[in-house]
Amino acid sequence: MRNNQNIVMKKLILMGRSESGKTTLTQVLRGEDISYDKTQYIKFENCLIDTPGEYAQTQHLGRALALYSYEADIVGLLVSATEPYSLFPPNITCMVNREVIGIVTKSEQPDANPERAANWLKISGCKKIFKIDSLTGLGVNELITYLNQ
Ligand SMILES: Nc1nc2c(ncn2[C@@H]2O[C@H](COP(=O)(O)OP(=O)(O)OP(=O)(O)O)[C@@H](O)[C@H]2O)c(=O)[nH]1
Ligand SMILES: [Mg+2]
Repeated sequence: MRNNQNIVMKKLILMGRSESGKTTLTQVLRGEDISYDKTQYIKFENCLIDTPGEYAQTQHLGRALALYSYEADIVGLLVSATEPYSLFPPNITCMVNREVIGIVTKSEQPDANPERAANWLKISGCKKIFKIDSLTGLGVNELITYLNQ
């Protein structure tokens, strides 16, 4: 698939609790202005699949996420660096047969603890973890480069 810079980009599905920053990250990856827009349903546009946080927070809706992962090349699990817990249990990455990357969001917020969030994602099975901040741009280029490989 091609992104707005006309570069071939792997298809990425974003999963994580509500407010973890999935939609904001899709806006940044597409080069759009950031504006709050609560996700109400699974949105598949170009090479990005945005999902509502409630799907990751509810057991039976979580199965829909596992099925939707087959539409993507890469699954991105998001954890906000500002949250004192993670939704994702240990070794959850074996639930899908796609590459799963961890994305720590809000890494530059004053109360952020990106290392803690990265550790949770590691325990969940993510081998590659990106620490980003969609508002400051930290780590976004590294993620784009990875998706373009
Ligand atoms: N500082 C900072 N704020 C962020 C970041 N990502 C998202 N936010 C803010 O967090 C809030 C929620 O972001 P969304 O992208 O809507 O979260 P979401 O995961 O799509 O939420 P749902 O659609 O409810 O699942 C917004 O006010 C964003 O501006 C980030 O990397 N850094
Ligand atoms: Mg959203």
